[in-house]
Amino acid sequence: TAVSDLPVHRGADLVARAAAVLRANDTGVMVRAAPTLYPHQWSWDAAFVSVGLAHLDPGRACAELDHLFRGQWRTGMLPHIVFDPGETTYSPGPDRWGCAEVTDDAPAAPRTSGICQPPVHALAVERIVALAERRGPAAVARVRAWLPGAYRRLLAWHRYLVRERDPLRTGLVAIHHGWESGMDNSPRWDGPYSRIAVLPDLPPYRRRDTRVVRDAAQRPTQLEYDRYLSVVEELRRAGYDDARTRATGGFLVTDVFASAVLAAASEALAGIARSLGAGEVAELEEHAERFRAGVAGSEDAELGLALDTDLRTGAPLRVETVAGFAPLLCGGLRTAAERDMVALLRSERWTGHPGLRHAVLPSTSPAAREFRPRAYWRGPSWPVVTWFFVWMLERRGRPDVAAPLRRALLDELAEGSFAEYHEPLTGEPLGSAAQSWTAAAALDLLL
Ligand code: 2M8
Repeated sequence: TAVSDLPVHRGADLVARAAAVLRANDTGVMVRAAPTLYPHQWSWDAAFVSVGLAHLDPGRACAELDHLFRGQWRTGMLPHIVFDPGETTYSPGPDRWGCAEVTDDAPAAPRTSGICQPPVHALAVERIVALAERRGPAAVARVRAWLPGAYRRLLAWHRYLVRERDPLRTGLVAIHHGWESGMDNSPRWDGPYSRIAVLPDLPPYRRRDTRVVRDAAQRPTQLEYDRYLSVVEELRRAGYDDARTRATGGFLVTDVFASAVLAAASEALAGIARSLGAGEVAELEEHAERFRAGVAGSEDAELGLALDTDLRTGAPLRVETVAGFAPLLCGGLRTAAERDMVALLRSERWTGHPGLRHAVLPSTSPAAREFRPRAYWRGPSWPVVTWFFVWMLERRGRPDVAAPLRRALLDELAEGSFAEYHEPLTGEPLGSAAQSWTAAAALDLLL
């Protein structure tokens, strides 16, 4: 089917369809990230999904985050997956991670993975509170009763990141696996992964993604996957001990996108702390300041984008990906620098590229050598990413930058399958259909 032949859904029709996707993916205790491809609860997916749910039922939104919080580690880490015990086909599954088997920091139940994802959760909670206020007193009462408990969980989570992922106080979050970035095979990580040797004794495994998505060209390659699993194995053998991984782990990079998320989320959490009369407001504001400065300081003058750094070599990772716009998420650039970054975003290297079907943010610049329009995080446009930029830009008082992205994203979503990602030159929906966070994005943009 050519994309131009697909039906176009707008307004109430799209809202009803998006709500139906979340309902269908809801197991009763959590919303699967996607019905077949990702049958568990993923951390940043759950945060985004909770915002979508808040439009439909604030209590259900709180419950979604509570389910994730049940997987929280003693260290404060929110794991990137909380597994549904009834689902055994996703790989790597809980046995492969073996977390509780190697460290007392992991809960024995529910079973979880041993790494984390970008800390968007406090931003989701800030939004859930605002949406409840829009709905009326009953919703406000429900969310207020829940908020103090959620706040303690989020505080422990943020303190974990500050303590274990930036012990030198650089204002940049370090990640220990490419999956922690949420942008698995982004060309950001090609350099660091090229130095990861596939373990000779890597136990065999069976991927799910290439069985569900038949077009292998859309997914990470076999070598990439072997490396992902080798890093998992290394982390497990290190007992998921962050200090050990910092000292000897093969994959150690700063993630400028996660750092910007932490800056914005710290600001949101400071606001929540203030509303609760909690004592940590100054601490959280200092985190926001530190990470905002770290992100702004990562800007590369030549590319005009913020860059990650390979902490094993000290080299900046010079690729033009959407993560480079991280300063627009959290602020921190001087006025002229922010103006230049917005101009770059609108330029032919990005949303102004003449070949784009919709002027949304592709995961990699279509003008970059590394751009691959169908290959997962190497080029396709991810609705959740453009939505997140729209949300953060509006939150920062930049509706002028957000508005065209918002319109273009609604055009992209009107095709109605709630795809995981799109081919940016044709608009063709790719990956999983009925992806939960895409449905959440549609609800939040339309309601
Ligand atoms: C993708 O990641 C998982 C690994 O965690 C996978 O490839 O199986 C990424 O897009 C990630 O950002 C996302 O959270 C997850 C579920 O949507 O899928």
